Amino acid sequence: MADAKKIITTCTRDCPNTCGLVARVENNRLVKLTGSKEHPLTRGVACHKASRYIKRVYSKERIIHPMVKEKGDWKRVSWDKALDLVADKMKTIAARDGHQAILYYQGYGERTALKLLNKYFFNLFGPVTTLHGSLCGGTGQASQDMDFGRRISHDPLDHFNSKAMILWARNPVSTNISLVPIMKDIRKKGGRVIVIDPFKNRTAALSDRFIAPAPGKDLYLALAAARIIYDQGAQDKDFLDNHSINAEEFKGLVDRHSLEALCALAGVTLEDADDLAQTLIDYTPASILLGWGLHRHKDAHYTIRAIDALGAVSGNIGVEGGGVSQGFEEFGPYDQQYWGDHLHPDRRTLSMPLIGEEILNANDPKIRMIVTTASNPVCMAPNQNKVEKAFKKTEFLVYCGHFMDDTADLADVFLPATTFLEEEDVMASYGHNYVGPVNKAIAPVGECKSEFDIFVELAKRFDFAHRFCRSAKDWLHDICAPIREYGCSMDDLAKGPFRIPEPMAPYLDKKFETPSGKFEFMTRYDPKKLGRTSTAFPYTLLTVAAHDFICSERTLREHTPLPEIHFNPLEAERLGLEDEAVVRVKSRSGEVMALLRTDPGVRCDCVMAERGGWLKGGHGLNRLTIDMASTIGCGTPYYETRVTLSREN
Ligand SMILES: Nc1nc2c(c(=O)[nH]1)N[C@H]1C(S)=C(S)[C@@H](COP(=O)(O)OP(=O)(O)OC[C@H]3O[C@@H](n4cnc5c(=O)[nH]c(N)nc54)[C@H](O)[C@@H]3O)O[C@H]1N2
Ligand SMILES: Nc1nc2c(c(=O)[nH]1)N[C@H]1C(S)=C(S)[C@@H](COP(=O)(O)OP(=O)(O)OC[C@H]3O[C@@H](n4cnc5c(=O)[nH]c(N)nc54)[C@H](O)[C@@H]3O)O[C@H]1N2
Ligand code: SF4
Ligand SMILES: [Mo]
Repeated sequence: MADAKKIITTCTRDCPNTCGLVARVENNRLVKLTGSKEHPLTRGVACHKASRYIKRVYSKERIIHPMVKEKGDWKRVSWDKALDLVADKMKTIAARDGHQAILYYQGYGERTALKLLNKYFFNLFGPVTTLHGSLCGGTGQASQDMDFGRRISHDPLDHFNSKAMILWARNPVSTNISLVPIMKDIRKKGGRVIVIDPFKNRTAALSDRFIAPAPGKDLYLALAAARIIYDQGAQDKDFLDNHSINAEEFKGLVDRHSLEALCALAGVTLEDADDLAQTLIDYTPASILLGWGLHRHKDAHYTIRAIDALGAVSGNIGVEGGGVSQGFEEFGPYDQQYWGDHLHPDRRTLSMPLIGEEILNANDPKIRMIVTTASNPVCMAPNQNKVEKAFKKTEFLVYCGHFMDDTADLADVFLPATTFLEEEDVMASYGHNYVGPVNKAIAPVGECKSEFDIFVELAKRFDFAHRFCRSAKDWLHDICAPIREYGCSMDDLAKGPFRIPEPMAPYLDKKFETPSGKFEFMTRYDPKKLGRTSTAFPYTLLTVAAHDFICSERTLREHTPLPEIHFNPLEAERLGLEDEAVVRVKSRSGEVMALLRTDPGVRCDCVMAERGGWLKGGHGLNRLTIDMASTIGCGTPYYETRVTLSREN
């Protein structure tokens, strides 16, 4: 082939797998995107979404020129015109209403090293309003920090040492494929895999047991399993006596209800609890992996802490092949001063889980301008009606991204960003310890620019240009100082992944960064706050990760006419609804029309749907979700949403 090359790079999509990839390019056109065999964890395997990503890069629906809305219509403009307009608005609004009248909303679409600089740009400009809290994982980390001092997950490769794996609210077949060969290996060696989820996700098919607790009630399942372990005298006495505090108080929580009562409260059978406990007793070490699905409840900290406690009682903390693991710090390996947050310690921040409400209520000054990058909040933030209202009300909206999605639709300026295949960067992961190179495989499509280049061009219009306008290479050199200090040069990093020297298995010395220096058991929980029910809205709405798409990354044409909801056939029959009925789904926030699919894998008290479909594509499931922040960690409890179904007529 005339001009063929293979580029080693790293997938930067919002996915804990962060695969090493090989991009095959012919005549400056991507022809293949496959897993890189050189990556020690992802080992040449990439998901089906990777090969399909090429279609996304070259999609006719992709916006590849800067656009400005004039009198309601989009017009193609030059970069100079678009960036002059953005800079002028920033200056006018800051002079008239103060910097805080501008909100910078950074999303989850790409979380690379250079993304630190987006905020730095705004910090050099002034104390604009930014965000706190998370639509994704805040709750889990904050909860585990309470028990461990600092959440440190086991390296996924350490799970090869496990005799059992418990996937608690996690669906790696769709969301984290590198765990699949590990699960298979554990089973091949005679170990066990258990999946715990109110709906029979795709991973359940690869497990030895599937347990379906009532949503938000997992705490009771954890207590039931702990109770069986205590009853058999199989608890880890050394850990409880010497390396933990509050073990007695936790035992008190375990003893508060009978085993039968705990199982009834969890909505599981005695056999389920027994199987879980017996697996933890007989198959040591066992790794417990918490999914993000678990976080999306208001008081998820009780559940997560109860599972941490179960890990401790069963002797799985601080041992190879054990652990209660969840996530990693995707911005951890960088010099974080380049966020520049120290420049404005007293700035205003708005709560992400309540973003619609917070924008609408912001006063002194009001939010007049929003700049969003790598996000689609009008689609993905909870209580879409409110978020849409807030964004519509905002005088000037700048959207930086790839497609004309729900948020872009409301914007005044569209800045077309490159994908990771068109840019240089460095990428760490929230699913493992490797940091990898992002190498440019092709020239930018159309007139797209990387976010980094966009901010550099924009900075040239401000008096802080001299502090910001440097090459990507120079910035990466500085941002990656900690990685260089670990002994990996930038040249080495450009060639392939480097493992951050975090432990393979944490807490082996049984020392924890808690106030006591020991593992700290939970001592109380509030039963009223677990898995709330409502007679008006009897079903819990689980809007989970789609198998074929990541969050809202899709095109308008890829939408089915209606979102599909999965519903138990017995419950459907009771309501007089048949498979493929068009139904109205209502919550206290809004309503959505959907196509009903009967599915015996869904509990009778739940409705399951894949998240991410656009409002303008006829989906918009976040019309239904309620907006509130979790009690711990300022996460977003999407799964507190309760709904009712009725036939459309
Ligand atoms: N294909 C694909 N991959 C993705 C994504 C995607 O959208 N699509 N998104 C990426 C992102 S942003 C994230 S954060 C991760 C998420 O990765 P995962 O955590 O694996 O996926 P989720 O679907 O969010 O949640 C997992 C499961 O939690 C279950 N669950 C919900 N509530 C409860 C509960 O109370 N108890 C129990 N036991 N289970 C519960 C749900 O039914 C769901 O099946 O995946 C990433 N990878
Ligand atoms: N109902 C419901 N809603 C949810 C969830 C749920 O479980 N249920 N889960 C939540 C979770 S876990 C998450 S993480 C959030 C995600 O929420 P968001 O981050 O707001 O949304 P995404 O759909 O991930 O959109 C990311 C966008 O960034 C674009 N993009 C990718 N790379 C780049 C880049 O380099 N530059 C720019 N400018 N754009 C880029 C992508 O094309 C995509 O359009 O959604 C949350 N929303
Ligand atoms: S989306 Fe996830 S699994 Fe697929 S290639 Fe990217 S990092 Fe790997
Ligand atoms: Mo997420």
